[in-house]
Amino acid sequence: MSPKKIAAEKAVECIQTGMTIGLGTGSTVYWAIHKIAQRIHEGLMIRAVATSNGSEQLAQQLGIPIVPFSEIGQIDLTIDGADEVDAHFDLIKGGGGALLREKIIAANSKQFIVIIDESKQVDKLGRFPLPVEVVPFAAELTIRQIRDLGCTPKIRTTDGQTYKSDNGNLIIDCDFGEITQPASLTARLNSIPGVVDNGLFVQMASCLVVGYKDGTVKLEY
Ligand code: ABF
Repeated sequence: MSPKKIAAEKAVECIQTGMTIGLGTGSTVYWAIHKIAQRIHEGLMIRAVATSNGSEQLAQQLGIPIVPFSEIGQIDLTIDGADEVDAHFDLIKGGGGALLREKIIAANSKQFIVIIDESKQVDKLGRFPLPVEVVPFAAELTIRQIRDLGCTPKIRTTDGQTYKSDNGNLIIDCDFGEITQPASLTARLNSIPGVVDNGLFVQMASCLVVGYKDGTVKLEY
């Protein structure tokens, strides 16, 4: 079994009947959604809110009851992936472009479980370019201010076209090099007018589930 699948299925063991579940986005969460669907068919009763249109579609196809954001009070448990995780459980997310909804859902969850394979663990964040979501209006002005914080910003494209998030915004992938002060950087980025949010998730994860190539899985708190 792949390390991503092992981590995802371990995290799904934490779900209990009656919970409202946040569904993350990405290739690791893909396995979690499938496992949740399997457990629903075996009798588990939950409802879920999704962090992306892609996860919502997959969940609906598999028979997971999805409720819209407007009907959600608090979320009991969210399971999501990450692009990098450091020793303090600070994260870079947003490689899949869903960072805004991911952060809103994580911030409103009693428990936020991060599922990764071992390749995502790093000493310092920053090898993975930090995704920053920016409103398209006057994007160049916003990007100039982001650059002034000391990074090389690149507007994300896909198949030669400018990438748009599920919210209709641009994603700017920012190479800051090693990020030594993630809390300070996230505050400075989010204070720039035109920045919607960024992919640094600082002190938000309650638990880390790591899948290893040798087939083992480890929970870290
Ligand atoms: C989402 O999925 C994103 O925040 C992140 O970019 C990605 C994690 O990568 P993977 O596809 O390997 O699970 O959570």
